[in-house]
Formats: sequence, structure tokens, C-alpha cells
Amino acid sequence: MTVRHLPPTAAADDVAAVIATDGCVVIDRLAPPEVLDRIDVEMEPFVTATPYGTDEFAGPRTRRTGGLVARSESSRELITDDLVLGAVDRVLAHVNNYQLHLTQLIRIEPGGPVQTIHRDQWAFDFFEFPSDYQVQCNTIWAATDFTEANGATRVVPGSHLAEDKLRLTIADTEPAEMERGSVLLYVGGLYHGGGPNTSDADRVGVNITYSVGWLRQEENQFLTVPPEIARELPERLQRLLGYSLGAYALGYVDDLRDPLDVLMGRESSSGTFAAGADSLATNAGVTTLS
Ligand SMILES: O=C(O)CCC(=O)C(=O)O
Ligand SMILES: [Fe+2]
Repeated sequence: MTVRHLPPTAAADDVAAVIATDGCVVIDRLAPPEVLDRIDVEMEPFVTATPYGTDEFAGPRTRRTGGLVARSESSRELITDDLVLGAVDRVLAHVNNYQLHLTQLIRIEPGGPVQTIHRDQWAFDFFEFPSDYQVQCNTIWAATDFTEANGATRVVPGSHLAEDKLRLTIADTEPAEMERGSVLLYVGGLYHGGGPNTSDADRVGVNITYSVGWLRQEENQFLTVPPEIARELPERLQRLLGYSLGAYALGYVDDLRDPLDVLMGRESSSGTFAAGADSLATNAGVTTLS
């Protein structure tokens, strides 16, 4: 099975439908080159200061630089891209809320070896989620072209339905080649890994991932994005950072206050779980006894 590509004009339903069967899909040239140019400039000082990884997962020739929301204003356009969020809405439609999980610019430099082939959801302490319950919908945006030679992400389409904890090698995978500005979407259960860079130029990807609101975020957004920056962001992004209830009662502040009201120093409108009460019944399939 090869990675399927869709045009940037695709409907979110079509994107979600391919992800449901293949576990991944590429949307070609979704981001304008000038957005990626700005991200390159905004992130460059931080990338240069980032040390290489120290193990097979992090990569001895790979720099992983996080904190994109705070460090790169332009990255917020990718994080809140309408088509991507439309697809995430559908892939994670079974939960009450989802959140930003991590933001990371990944630069694989020449000579970088293949990354351990893995499932991103192993981050949750290797808990074995049912294969029909998605906990993550993830993206990696191509900030350079992604070619087999420069270390395009290696994927195993359809592997989100495979057994857990498989030890796969590069021979089991194929490269998700794509042009700069394209984005690979994949669920947390898809086996994949960064490819080896045998070219003489860097491969740069922007990894932005989303997870169900009841699991802990991999990148701690509350400490990575200082409150003075968070307060100035659009509400959609504030809620994605975690200033919202992760489910009926997850993440409230003291007397059941909404975290966004607290961040903004507003009088809280809550004080009850009213906002979530309907969804509690709907999502949990709760039926009334009478
Ligand atoms: O760099 C890549 O292509 C993939 C990185 C990745 O899968 C990860 O860090 O979890
Ligand atoms: Fe990964």
C-alpha cells in the first residue's frame, strides 16, 4: 500500500476517510511557501542552539526544537489550519475535546540515521489502546521537500490496525515523499519514523500533534507558552493549548472555574459543569432510568 495524496482543495471528510483506512495521508502543498519561510526565520536561532539527540529515537544528527506557539508566530497558522483541524475534528470525533500535544521543528542533518520505527501513542507509557480508538491525529509539515534521500518520514500505511509493540525495520516502511508545504497526517497508532538523510542538505519537518483531551500533553504547553503570550492568542488556539476542559470535569480550576476565564482574569461564568453536562450524557451513552 502506498501513501495516498490529496489536493489542498480536498474536503475534511475525504481526508478523514483516507486516514480511517490507511492511518495516514498526504495533503499536497497546503501551506504557502511564505509561511514556511517565516517559520524558518523565526525558528533559526532556536534551532541552531538546540543540541543533537542522544539516542536512537531522538537521533544523533537531529535537532528537535519545540515551543513553536511562543517562538514562532507564523507556526500558529499551521497549528490552526482549517483543513487540518477539520480532519482532526473527524478523526477524534468520539471525544469531548482534544488538545495540542506537541510542537516540534525536526531538522535531520546529512548523515542522520533512520529513527526507531514507532507509534507516537507509545508515549502514553505503552498503554495498548484498542485499534479502533484513536488517541492522536498528528501532522508533519514539509518545510523542505521530503525525499527518500533526505530522510522523508518512513510510514507503514494501514499499520494503525496492526498488533502493538511490533519491532519493525526500515524494510517494512516506505518514504512519505512530498513537496515543501505539504503535510502528512497520521494517527497515533501508525508505525513510522524519520528516514535516514543520505543527501547533502537538511531535511526539515514541523511536527504538530493533537491528542484526546483526557490524556496528558507531551509538551507542557502551560509552561512552554508563558501566560502573557497565551493571553494574547486567539481563543481557538488558547483552547487547543489546554485552556479548556479536557472532558466533563478535567482541568477545572478551584471552584469549577473554566481555565480560560482564569487565564484571562475574567469573572467565571461557570461554577457548575453545565457546559459539559449534555455532552456527558451524549458521549458516555448515559441513559436516564425512568
Ligand atoms: O522526523 C520525522 O520524520 C518523524 C519524527 C517522529 O516520528 C517523531 O519524532 O515521533
Ligand atoms: Fe513519531
